[in-house]
Amino acid sequence: LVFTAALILLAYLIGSVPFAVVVSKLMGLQDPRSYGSKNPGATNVLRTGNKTAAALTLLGDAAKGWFAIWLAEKLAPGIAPTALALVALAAFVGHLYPVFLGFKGGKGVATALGVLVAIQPWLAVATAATWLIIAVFFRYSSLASLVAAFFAPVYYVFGSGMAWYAQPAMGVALVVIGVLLFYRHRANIARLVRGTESRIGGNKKK
Ligand code: NKO
Repeated sequence: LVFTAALILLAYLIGSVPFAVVVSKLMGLQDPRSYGSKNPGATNVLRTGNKTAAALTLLGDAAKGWFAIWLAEKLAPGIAPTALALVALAAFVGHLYPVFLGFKGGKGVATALGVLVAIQPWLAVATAATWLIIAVFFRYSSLASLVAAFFAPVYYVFGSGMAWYAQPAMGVALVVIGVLLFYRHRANIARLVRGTESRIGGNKKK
C-alpha cells in the first residue's frame, strides 16, 4: 500500500512538470502565464507565433502523462487496475495543480492525451482525431478539447466491446479526468457562449 501511494505521488510529481513554462524559458520566450489566456499550455504558447515551442510543449505535456503510467507499470508489474487508474488521475491532476507552479497549472488536454496513449493507443488516436476535426472546422482549441474529453470515455467503453465492467476503475478515471477538464475550461466555455473565444490562427474572419 505504501508502495502504491509512492507510485501515485511519483505520477503527481511527473505530471507537475510544466512544459509550457520550461520550454518557453529554454527558448527565451515570455512566460505563457503572462499573455493570451494566461494558460501554461500548448495552445497559449502558440499565441507567441512560435510553432516549434507549441509543438514541444504539446509533446512534453503528453509525454509526461504517458511516462507516469509506463513507469508505474514498469516499477510495479501487474499493478492493480484501480492503482493504475489512480496513477493516471494523479499525473493529470499534477498538470492541473502542479507543486512547482504554486498549484496553478494548465487545463490537462495534452497530459490527458498522453494518458490515453498509455492506456490504449487506438483510444488516443480516436480522441486526437476528434480534437482535430473540431479544431479544423471551428478553429477553437478549447471547443475541440471539450468535445474530445466528452468522447474519450465513450470511445473507451465502446472500444472495450461495451465492457464497461472490464476496467471500471480506468473508465471512472477517464470520466473524472473529463469532468476536471471541463471545470478547468470554465472561462473558455463562458467565452465560447459569448462568442469572444480566440480562434486558432487569430480572429481573422468575423
Ligand atoms: O489557451 O485557454 P486556451 O485557449 O493548450 O487553451 C485551451 C486548450 C488548452 O489545451 C492545450 C493543449 C492543446 C493540445 C492539442 C492536442 C490535443 C489532442 C486531443 C486530446 C484530447 C484529450 C482529452 C481526453 C480526456 C479524457 O484547450
